[in-house]
Amino acid sequence: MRIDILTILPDLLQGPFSESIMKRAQERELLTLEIHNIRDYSQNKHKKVDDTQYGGGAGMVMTVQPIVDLIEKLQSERSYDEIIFMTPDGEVLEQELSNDLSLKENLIILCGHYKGIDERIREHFITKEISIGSYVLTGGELAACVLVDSIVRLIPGVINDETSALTDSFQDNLLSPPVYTKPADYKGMKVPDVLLSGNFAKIDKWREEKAMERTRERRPDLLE
Ligand code: 6GU
Repeated sequence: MRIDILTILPDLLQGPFSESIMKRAQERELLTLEIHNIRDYSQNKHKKVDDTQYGGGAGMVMTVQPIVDLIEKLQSERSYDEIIFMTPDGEVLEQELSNDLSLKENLIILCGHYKGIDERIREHFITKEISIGSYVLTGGELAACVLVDSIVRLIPGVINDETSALTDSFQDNLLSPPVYTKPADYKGMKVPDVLLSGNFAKIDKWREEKAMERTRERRPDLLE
């Protein structure tokens, strides 16, 4: 899979994509990730990427030219399955959307800033608009990190224990049961006996019950 991220703050994205799972996915050549600085494509002599709104109003708007030139350059090199715009008024990200996107070949993710981007970019180039929840972030970069992380961990071979992505909370609309590791007794705080019993039928049943109990208590909406 290849993901191209378009941003005015490339440094904000370098860190998260150079660690842990993202690093491993790229080292294993399961993911090609390119971060593009929109400013590099500005034809303005001051490398401007935003301007005031027509009709008046506070806040700058990202201009068409640098973003469209960058998108068209990428499209001349390969075809893209989706051109995604990260925006608080987009479709709210859920596991199913990450699952769908993890099956794609080539994605562009555009990070918005300021008051937004010129609507003509959305009308003519963007194929999907995604929000990560009902709150406002300063820009789309952190949201893009969340989206990419949720997609990349689903690519086969990225996570070492390949069953673990499938047993995540939400994959079956249930939260995960509690987990424990050694020692079995830490200063009197004990691991439930059933997990030490060696009876795997009983252990599976306990986990199912705990997952259901936790979901009922914390996220009853998932059971509807
Ligand atoms: Cl995708 N962008 C911004 N700026 N804020 C958000 C968001 C995205 N998703 C939730 N809040």
